Amino acid sequence: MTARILITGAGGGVGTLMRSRLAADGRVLRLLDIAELPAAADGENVEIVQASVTDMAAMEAAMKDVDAVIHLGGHSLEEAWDKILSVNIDGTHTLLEAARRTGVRRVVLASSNHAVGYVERANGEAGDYLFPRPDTYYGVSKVALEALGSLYADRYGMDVIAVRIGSCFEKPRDVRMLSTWMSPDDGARLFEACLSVASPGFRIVWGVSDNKRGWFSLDEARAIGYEPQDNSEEYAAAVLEQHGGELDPSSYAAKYVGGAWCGPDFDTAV
Ligand code: 15L
Repeated sequence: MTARILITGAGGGVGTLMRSRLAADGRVLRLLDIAELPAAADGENVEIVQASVTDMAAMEAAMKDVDAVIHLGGHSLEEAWDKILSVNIDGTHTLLEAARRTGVRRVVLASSNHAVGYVERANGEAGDYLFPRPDTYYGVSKVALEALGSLYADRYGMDVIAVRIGSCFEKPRDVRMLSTWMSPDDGARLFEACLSVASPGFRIVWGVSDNKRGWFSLDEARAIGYEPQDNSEEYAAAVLEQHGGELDPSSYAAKYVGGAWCGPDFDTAV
């Protein structure tokens, strides 16, 4: 089992959901965030670091005695280009370079469905290793994150797995998420697989549950040992009732993997 794991962005949505779920006997979670994190609870085996992923010295220090990194840090929504460039793209480079310099050999990167958001649903199931079709600057940053991971795996022999996360929340929040949902428990199962699979090299896997309404291949995730246990269908009746039924076929959510992110509400370029 991986003994000390550095988790960046530990105070964000996914990081918060993983904090208890990745805890294990004999394991220390080093939780890093630019924001203040809740202190260690009684008996909780965590170390708290407040730092920016763009700070090389801080990231090198945070790598001390670390066996693997789960990189969740960065903006999780669309932002202006300068913020995306600095935090998401340069921050991911800093993270990988700090890992390389300090001899940390395994890095799990949080990518997103928005790296391929403009893939059309009419083409059928979204396969593994789809060519980039980012829907936002945020999506571009996830393409860059995958490219940086690939570079560090090929050039330096590191093991880097990029997880194209669908929607990781306690429950699916809208009709699209009945297809894109990754339950927190399945998220933890997938991260554990990423941490323990032998010599993966560079991989890209989809991060979703085994949803009846899923649009995504689970082949590559299963190939690294992920066994999803959850299915959004148990929430379907309530979600459909709350949101007025199935997706409008003319909506962005029905048309593209990235959903509304492909539409004008997410256009920060203008
Ligand atoms: C993401 O990448 C976002 O970080 C998250 O907030 C969700 O909006 C998710 O994608 C999604 O597509 O549902």
